[in-house]
Amino acid sequence: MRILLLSMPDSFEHTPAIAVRMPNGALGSLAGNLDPHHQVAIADLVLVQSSVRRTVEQLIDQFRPDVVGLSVMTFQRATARRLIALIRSLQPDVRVVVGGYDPSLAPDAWIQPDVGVDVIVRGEGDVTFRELVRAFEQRQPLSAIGGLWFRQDGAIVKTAHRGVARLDREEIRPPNRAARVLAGYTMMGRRADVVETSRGCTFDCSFCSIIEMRGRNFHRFPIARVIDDIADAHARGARSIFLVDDNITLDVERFEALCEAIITAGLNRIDYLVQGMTAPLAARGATLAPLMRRAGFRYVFLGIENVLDADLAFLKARAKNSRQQAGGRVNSALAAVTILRAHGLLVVGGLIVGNPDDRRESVTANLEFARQHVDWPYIQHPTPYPGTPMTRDFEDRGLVVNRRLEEYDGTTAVTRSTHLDPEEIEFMRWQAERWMKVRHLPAVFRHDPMFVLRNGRRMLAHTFRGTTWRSVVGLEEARDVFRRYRGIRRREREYVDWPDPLEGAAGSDEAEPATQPHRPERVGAS
Ligand code: B12
Ligand code: SF4
Repeated sequence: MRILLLSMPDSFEHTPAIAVRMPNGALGSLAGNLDPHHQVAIADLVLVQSSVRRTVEQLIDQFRPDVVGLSVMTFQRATARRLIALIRSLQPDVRVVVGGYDPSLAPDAWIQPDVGVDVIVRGEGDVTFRELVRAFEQRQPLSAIGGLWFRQDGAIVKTAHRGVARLDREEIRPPNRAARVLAGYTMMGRRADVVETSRGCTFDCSFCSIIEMRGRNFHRFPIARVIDDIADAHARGARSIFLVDDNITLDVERFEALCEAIITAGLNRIDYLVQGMTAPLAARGATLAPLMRRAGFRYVFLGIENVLDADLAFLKARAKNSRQQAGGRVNSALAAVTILRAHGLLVVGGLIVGNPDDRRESVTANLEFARQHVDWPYIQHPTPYPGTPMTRDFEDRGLVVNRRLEEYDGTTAVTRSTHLDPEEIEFMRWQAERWMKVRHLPAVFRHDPMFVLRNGRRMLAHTFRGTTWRSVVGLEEARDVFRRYRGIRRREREYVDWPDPLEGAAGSDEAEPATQPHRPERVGAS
C-alpha cells in the first residue's frame, strides 16, 4: 500500500521555523514499523509553511496514497481538519487515520462525520498502525486491533485498550528516515534530527499529557540500539540531535552510560539537545554535566516550571523540582542551572506563569529568575490540554476564558488567574522575554556565525513582530505593539488555504486572511 504520513505545519513561538525545523519523531517511528513492502512517504509540513496547500496537492498527485496518517497536537486541530478536507477533495476514497496527543486524548473531537476521519489510533501507534495497515490491505475487520476508534456503518467502534510497548525486546523497530520526502530540517543552520532513547515518565505533573496518554511507566531502548539510531541520523547528515524522550533524567545512571557510549562511538561532535528535571541534575550535576559536555550536549531544556513553592505544588511538579536539605525541601532550579552553566551547557528555561493564584509579583519573580539564570526562555502559560488534571482544576474554578484551541500553543494565555486577566499575564511574559532572547544571539553567533549573519535580522524581526519605528522612538506604547503582535500571530496561524469543515463551530472562529512566512521546500521521490 502507499502511505503518506503528515505532521502539521503549526509552529511554536519559542522555536520559530526560521531557526528550528525538526522532524516529527512519531512519523519516522511509524514508518519504520510498517511491513517493509509498503511504500511510505513522510512530509513534515513545518518545512513548507509558506506553501502547505501546494505541497499537499503535489504529494497527493504524485504519490496517490491509499492511506494518509496525520499526527496532531491540540493547537493543530483546526489545521488538521482543513488538511483532511483538502485531501478528501483531491482523493475522496483515501483512508484517513489520525494519531498523536490530540486524537488520543480527545477522540470525540475527531469522530464527527464532517471531519472526514476513518480511524483514530489512540496512544502509542507503532504496532497499532502496522496492524491497521495490514488489515486494510488484507480487507480484515479492524475490530480485533487494540487501540482504535473507527467508523463502521455510521457508528463509532472502540476496540480494546492497547498497553505500551516494552522497548527492550525489539518490539519497536528503528525509525525509517529514508521515507522523508521534504528537505530543510535545521537547528540554527545545522541539519537537525530527533532520536528516542526511552519513553514514558513516572511523575504526574498536572499540566502534562503524558500520564493520560501512556500511564505511569518508563521504558528504555537498549543503548546499542540508540547508538545505531544516532549513527543513522548522523550518516544522513544530522549535526544536531534532539533526544525527544519524555524524561531521560529518570534514570541518571543510564543517561551517564549513554553519554559514555556516545563518546566511545565517536558521535560526540554532534550537538545534542535534551530535556530534563532539575532535581537529578542538581543532585548529580557535578559528574553528569561535564560528562554531558564531553558527549556533545549543548542545550538542556530544563523543566523548571516555577520558582515559587505554591505554584510548584499546584503544578504537581514539586517532587521533580526540589531536593531535601537541612531545614526542608528546597527548589532545585537554581542549583541545576548553576551547575549546568558552569560546565558550558546552555539552559533553555521552561517556566509556567499565570497559575490560578498568581499575582503580578509571582509572575514577576519567575520572569526575573529567567532573566538572571537562563540562556533561552521557554516560558509558557498553563494550557488546559485534554485529559490533564490541570484542565479539570481550571475548569472547576471557572478560569478557562478562551476556547479557541488553535490558540492553545502555550504562549497564548487562555486562562486567567484569580488576580490577573490573561492579556495582562501574556503581556508581562511577552515584554520580558523578547530581550532575553536578544541576549542569546552572541552565543549563537559564536557557535554558528554564518547562520546568524544570514538569518540574524529575520530572527530579530520575528522576535520583535509588531514593533515599528514609531514604537522604537517612543511614539507608541508597548501595549500597542503587543496588540499588533497578537494580530500578526493570529494571521500566521492560517497555514492552510482551505476551509475548515467545521467553520463557525466552536474552536474554528479565526477568519483572518492568510499571510505566510518563508520556507525552503522540495517535494521529492519517496
Ligand atoms: C519532544 C517534544 C517536543 C519537541 C518537538 C520535537 C519534534 N519535532 O518532534 C519540542 C520541544 C520542539 C516541542 C514543542 C512543543 N510541544 Co512538545 N513534546 C515533546 C515530547 C516531550 C515528546 C514528543 C515525542 O517526540 N515523542 C516520541 C514519539 C515517538 O512519540 P509520540 O509523539 O507520542 O508519537 C507516538 C504516538 O503519539 C502515536 N502517534 C503520533 N502521531 C501519530 C500519527 C498517526 C497517523 C498514528 C497512527 C499514530 C501517531 O504513535 C507514535 C509512536 O508510538 C511530548 C511529550 C511530553 N512528555 O512532554 C511533548 C508534547 C507532545 N508537546 C506538547 C506541546 C503542547 C508542545 C508545544 C505546543 C509547546 C510546548 N509544550 O513546548 C510545542 C509545539 C511544537 C510545534 N509543533 O511547534 C504537548 C502536546 C499536548 C497536546 N494535547 O497537544 C506534549 C504532550 C507535552 C505536554 N504539554 O503534555 N515538543
Ligand atoms: S516530569 Fe516531565 S514528562 Fe514527567 S509528568 Fe512531569 S512534565 Fe510530564
